[in-house]
Amino acid sequence: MPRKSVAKFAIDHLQVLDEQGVVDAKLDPKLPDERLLEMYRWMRLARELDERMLKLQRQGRLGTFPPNTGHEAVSIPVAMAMGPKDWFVGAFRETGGRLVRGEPLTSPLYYYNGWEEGNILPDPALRITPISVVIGCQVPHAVGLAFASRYQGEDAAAVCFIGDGGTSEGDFHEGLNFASVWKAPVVCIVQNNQWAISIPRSAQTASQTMAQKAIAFGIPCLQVDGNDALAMWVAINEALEHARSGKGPYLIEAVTYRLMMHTTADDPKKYRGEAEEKCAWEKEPLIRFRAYLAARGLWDDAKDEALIAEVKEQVDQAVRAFEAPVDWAQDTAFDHVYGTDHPHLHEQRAEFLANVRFDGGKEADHG
Ligand SMILES: Cc1ncc(C[n+]2csc(CCOP(=O)(O)OP(=O)(O)O)c2C)c(N)n1
Ligand SMILES: [Mg+2]
Repeated sequence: MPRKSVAKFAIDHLQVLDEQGVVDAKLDPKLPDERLLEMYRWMRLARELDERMLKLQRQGRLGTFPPNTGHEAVSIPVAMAMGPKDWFVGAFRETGGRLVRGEPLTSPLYYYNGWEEGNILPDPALRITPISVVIGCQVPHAVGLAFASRYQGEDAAAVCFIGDGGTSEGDFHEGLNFASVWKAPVVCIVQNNQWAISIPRSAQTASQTMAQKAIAFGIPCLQVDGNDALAMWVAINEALEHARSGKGPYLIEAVTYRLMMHTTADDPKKYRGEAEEKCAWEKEPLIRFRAYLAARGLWDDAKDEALIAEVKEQVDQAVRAFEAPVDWAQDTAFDHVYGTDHPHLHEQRAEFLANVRFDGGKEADHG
């Protein structure tokens, strides 16, 4: 019997704005001017917050954190396209999307200073899951939320984020498999930023693309220029429409670059070349979006300066609020481990409290 081909697959790549900000007129989603300006504003705010957090960390005023610079065009358009009933299931490089979704600017500051209060939402109706550094868990969490949401008759989807390194975790594969057979309304966004701590993509997966991993589960996928906010807008709208219409999950690979260190605890110069970083900075998302706005007659240097001053002031205010004295309990984290009480938790809480330093019942050193 001759061999025959039983299946053929292809991976599409979508880019709407090129590196210079020139738009492909046929693919332009033609967003209204106000929406474009709003998108740029979120990206500037997220960048400003990230840069300030790095300064605070270097000054010993904030704990270790994973910088998000360069990832703005992924989660911001996604969060802007999501509806109020949709679930935002993030990891730790989606600060921009979290802000769009309604998380206060103080939340990442509190959280990365070790205060669990930074992970408590002002309103559970925002439907954002807490920052989770557990690599891969976002996929099964989103599948469960999406399935439950559909079971309860809601017209909603769950959108989760995972990194390129995360696609080598079992949770990613198990989650996608269930999502597909259950036709759960899930959109999985793989932020392919080329690095998993100090491991380059080529050393942690032999797959040519991250998108093709979805094909194994019968899930449609698209590779997108993740530095192109307009391409992300087009892709997420297609994906949400697919998921909500009962067709099951969709996977987007957002190709981007981790411009900064993995976390403030490492130095990328030890494991990657500066030429690579320089090339990535030329492709970063804000430069091209700004050029696109300028070409449309919506933006100029004076407007940019005014916006930067405005977001700086917003971040200043958040930092002032964050550094104001608070009277929080040190063992808050124990309140949120399980929905119901658990004897081990009592023991662990007591042990923790016996070990922390007290100063008249208050934390002696917030640093
Ligand atoms: C289950 C699990 N294993 C290992 C780690 C340690 N760890 C933290 S971040 C990271 C790399 C993640 O790389 P990637 O998924 O590409 O995300 P990125 O940091 O690039 O955004 C690892 C291995 C973890 N947090 N969770
Ligand atoms: Mg990565």
